Amino acid sequence: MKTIKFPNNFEFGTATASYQIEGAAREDGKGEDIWQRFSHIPGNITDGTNGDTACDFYHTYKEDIRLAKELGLEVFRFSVNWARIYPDGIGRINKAGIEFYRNVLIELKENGIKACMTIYHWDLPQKLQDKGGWSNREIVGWFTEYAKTLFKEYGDLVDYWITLNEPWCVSTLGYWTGEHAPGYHDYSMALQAVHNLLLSHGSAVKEFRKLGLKSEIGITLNMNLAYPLDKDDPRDVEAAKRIQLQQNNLFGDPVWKGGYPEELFAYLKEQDVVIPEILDGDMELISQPLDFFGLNTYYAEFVKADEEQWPFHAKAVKSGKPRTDADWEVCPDEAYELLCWIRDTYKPAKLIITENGAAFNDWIDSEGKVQDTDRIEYLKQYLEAVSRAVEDGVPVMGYYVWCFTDNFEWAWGLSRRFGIIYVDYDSQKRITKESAKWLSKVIKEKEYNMA
Ligand code: IFM
Repeated sequence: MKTIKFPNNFEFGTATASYQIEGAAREDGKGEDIWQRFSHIPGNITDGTNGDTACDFYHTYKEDIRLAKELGLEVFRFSVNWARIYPDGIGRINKAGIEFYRNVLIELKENGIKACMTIYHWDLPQKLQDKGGWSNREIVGWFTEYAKTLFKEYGDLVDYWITLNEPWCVSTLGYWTGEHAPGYHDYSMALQAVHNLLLSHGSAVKEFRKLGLKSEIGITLNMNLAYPLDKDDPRDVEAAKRIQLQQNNLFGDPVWKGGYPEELFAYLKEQDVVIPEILDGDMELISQPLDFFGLNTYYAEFVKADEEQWPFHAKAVKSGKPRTDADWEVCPDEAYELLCWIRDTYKPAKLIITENGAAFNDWIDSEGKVQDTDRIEYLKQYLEAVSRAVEDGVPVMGYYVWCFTDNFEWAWGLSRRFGIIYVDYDSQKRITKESAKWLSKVIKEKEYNMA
């Protein structure tokens, strides 16, 4: 039987995000955010739900943090809803919002749990969307002010800061495929959003450094390696390269190497995509030195060339591996390869897996338990890949399971469950799933057996 071991200073945690858990959508002076608007438009959310109440974390945070403590979580990753701090996105600050996140941070500190705070996890104030949102370059100033407020208010309480969560999703799903808020369908706009997101990230990091805080700062990118479905078909090979460039290098290269991938921009120009204007100093601003590389990864891309798909002429297909209930293929070996690719391409001094996990159709059995053995199996396989990567010199120093409690899973609504804690949305009762108990033991022992 193989024992998987982690170094003593390796930190285990869970991750979550404001709109997905907080509820209290209209309470205590919070402004409207884009997900609040988007989820109320019929047809946008598969099961017709929204995040108005979600897990009610706004009121239950003490109970939830007590559960986190019971499990022995070392880090609790969560995000701030920008519209709770600035109801109009800029200008007037909402004291109740400031107070709420301060209380959460104090609760974490009192329970001996490190805080990882994501500044932006997708809930843009609607008032800023009305001015163009991420496609308007002015957002760099708006975001910087917002981030500065958080640094000033919570600088003594946060251990890890994440500027942005998954700018690929914000730009691609929000401005191109329209599956996410604000629901646009314009790839040139999406590319402009990428540039403005990355400028905002860099500008916030620059301000953070001025304050000389002891905490660490990074960005979270969602990356997957892309593999040609048929490795002997040169069209699939080229298509997979393009998908990897737009998913990984479009974000990783500017942040970690100071330049956009030229090959990708040349290709996009041929496809009549408008390339964002890059001003003097932009790339320097974007590539501020970071303390860690935050990685979210769940699956790998298997790619087929497809002339119909503009602008990349490629589409993601299934390769035949087992899938989770999010319909994502389980790809631990590819995750290992991704970690090595990041080590070799970007050479970060420290890497934290800020999200990994699985959605399964969990139910409460006759004994009142949630026996999510498929999730345990998933976590075992991915953590084995992580420990192999650590042995091979990838500086992974933390792993956060997505997610703590079941929550509002964006366009899929409340019915898709990723949590290690089950939530009964009618009663708001929490049930600790078997996966959480398993994880708790791994955290304590820093090892587990594969079989
Ligand atoms: O729920 C999301 C999260 O908000 C961002 N990363 C992927 C998760 C699962 O889809």
